[in-house]
Amino acid sequence: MSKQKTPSKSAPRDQQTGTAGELHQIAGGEHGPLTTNQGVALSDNQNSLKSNPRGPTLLEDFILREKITHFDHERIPERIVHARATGAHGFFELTASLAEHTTAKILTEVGVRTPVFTRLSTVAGGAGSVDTPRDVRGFAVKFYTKEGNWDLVGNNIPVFFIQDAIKFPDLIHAVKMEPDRGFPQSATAHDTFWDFISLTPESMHMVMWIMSDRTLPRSLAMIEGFGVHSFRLVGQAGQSTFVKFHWRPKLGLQSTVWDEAVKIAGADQDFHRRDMFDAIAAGNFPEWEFAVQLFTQEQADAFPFDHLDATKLIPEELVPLQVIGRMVLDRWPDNFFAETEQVAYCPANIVPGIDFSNDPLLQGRLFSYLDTQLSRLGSANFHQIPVNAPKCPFANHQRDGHMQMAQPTGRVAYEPNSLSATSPRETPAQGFRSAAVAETGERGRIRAESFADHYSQARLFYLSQTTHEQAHIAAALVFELSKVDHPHIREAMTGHLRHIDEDLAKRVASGLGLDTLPDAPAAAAPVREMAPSPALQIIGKMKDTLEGRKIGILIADGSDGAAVAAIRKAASAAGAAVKIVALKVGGAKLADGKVLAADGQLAGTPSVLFDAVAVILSDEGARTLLTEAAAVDFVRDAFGHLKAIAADKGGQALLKTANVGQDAGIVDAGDADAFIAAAKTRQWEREPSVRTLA
Ligand code: HDE
Repeated sequence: MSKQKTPSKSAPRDQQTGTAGELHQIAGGEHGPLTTNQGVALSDNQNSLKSNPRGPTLLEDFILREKITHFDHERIPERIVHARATGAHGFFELTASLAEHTTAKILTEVGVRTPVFTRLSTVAGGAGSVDTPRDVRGFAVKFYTKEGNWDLVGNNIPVFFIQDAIKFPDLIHAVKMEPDRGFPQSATAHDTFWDFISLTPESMHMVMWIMSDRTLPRSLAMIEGFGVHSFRLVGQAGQSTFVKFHWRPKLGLQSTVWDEAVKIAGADQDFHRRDMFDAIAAGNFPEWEFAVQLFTQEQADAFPFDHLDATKLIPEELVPLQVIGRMVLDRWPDNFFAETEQVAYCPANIVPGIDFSNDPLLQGRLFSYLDTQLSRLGSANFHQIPVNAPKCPFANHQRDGHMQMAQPTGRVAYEPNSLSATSPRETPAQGFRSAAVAETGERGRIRAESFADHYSQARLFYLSQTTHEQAHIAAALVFELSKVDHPHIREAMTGHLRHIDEDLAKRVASGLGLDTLPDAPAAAAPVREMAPSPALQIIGKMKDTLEGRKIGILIADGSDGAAVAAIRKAASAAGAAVKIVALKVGGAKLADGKVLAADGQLAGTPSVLFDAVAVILSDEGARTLLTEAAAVDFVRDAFGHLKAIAADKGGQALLKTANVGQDAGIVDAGDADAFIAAAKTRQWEREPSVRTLA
């Protein structure tokens, strides 16, 4: 019997060959030989070694065993939180110096570009979970500075659920899949989460944020980022200033609506990852402003809250933001695992001129991240992985361990020593120094009195929102609590809301069908009135642009090519990416007989993937689509998700079938300018006509 062999059509161009501890990629050109990890060339990568053509496989097949063994070990433990993420390389550029406050070069050398690797994540779901659950987004930036790596490991929300690190495992166990049943994946809408929250009044401020549309971002390039905790900047004379770090997206803030986020999860599980991949590939690099809030100990002492409490923010109206730089993400990783998966952030990674505050949540984090990397990456040498290694020289006497990649020379591995003139030494002048801070008080497991106010900032957040955003918060609470089986948990949560806003509590109680408003629990501190802070809104921070947005044009046979071209031109000029959607990916034959290829087949390209849609149909095309559920859903969902719709006569016929009403967001396809203007926003006034919010 002749040997069955399937020739490999494209032998890998980029396999690795090992030489003395270094890995080399064969770049382009002629294909190199496919080898084992020992460098032995393979003659056959299609068939394992058998005793006869139909006989058992031989144990001696070292090629098969090596390949399968390596494959069996391809996965490493995923992150216990923030497992699902998108990462990209880029740079940070300082635009204003903080030399008055810090010695850190990254914050004093204006115009210098520092490489960064940024990882944007969801929190609760596993690595394979969808991109668009209602969830906080992690915002982790590794700055490869000249003075060592600085990791700013933040979130897209400026406050957190808990005040003390010792509560973190409980919080995460409560939000994760319930342990007996293994669901729900990546969702807060279940009993254990709300049980824990209802018994943890300090989480109420964060609850307002997570029930807002901040947890349903339209794009990762449209989220804010926050360092959350107060840090210190340390100046030349050793003086220190408190600082909060902020990232502000160049494209403005934008979120989806809940029903849209749910449908996106079905249409494209990788919605955010793909969006950033496409943006970087197209040269539309995601960009953020970097800003700081600086304040002194004296100012902090006068705040009506404790800045060391991570459930509190400092309103911009109290301490304005100073923009000091920008970050641009301009390079997709070469390899997802090597970079996005293996990158290891740690809030303890700081550089001279920056220091920690006593925030008890931050203090716990300083321990946790290194510990988790040891278990996740399996070796104390994970800092040698390229994405983790500093880009400045680093040298010490740490040695050996699993997966040691370095080959240090010489007999000296200690300090001080008299045997080596070149081994690294401590450098008192430029080395890292902690801020000299006096500590007083009694030791104990004590929560500071100044951490007792759990409701004032929750109220501040809620009252700072527009009426549309308030309605979304109320509706989200009703949705989530309706998924909770235990009535006492629903009631306990509604009781807390009474401290935040009586009207909110009433709306939620009504949405849950509660007969009476539950009693509010005792509050540990009185609720203070604070001046509303419009900076906490999303709607107020949407930018008047279509950059980073997508427009979908639905066509069918007989569509007017000129109308399609006019909309495409206007949308592209406004910065949007334009996609043609048709029944078949091959496209449709336009009125002039030309075939216009589609970017997406209608069944797989629903309108949830776009920010606004145009429907350009001939009478015949409209007739065809009237009986296509995907076409009817296309316009009905666009309408329900408050998007602008441009339609010509045929398009209007489809709108009618879909029972789509007429309003300011439904424009004539011939008026491209009106369409672009409407596409730049959501049609908030339409919402009461499409859904009952709480
Ligand atoms: Fe984390 N967190 N966290 N966290 N966190 C992790 O570290 C932890 C907290 C945040 O893209 C883990 O490498 C504790 C606040 C981000 O790789 C782990 C506490 C904030 C990421 C861990 C917190 C964050 C993590 C899991 C309470 C916003 C993803 C894997 C004291 C300021 C980073 C890992 C990335 C990841 C512990 C609270 C942000 C287990 C103990 C507050 C963005 O070490």
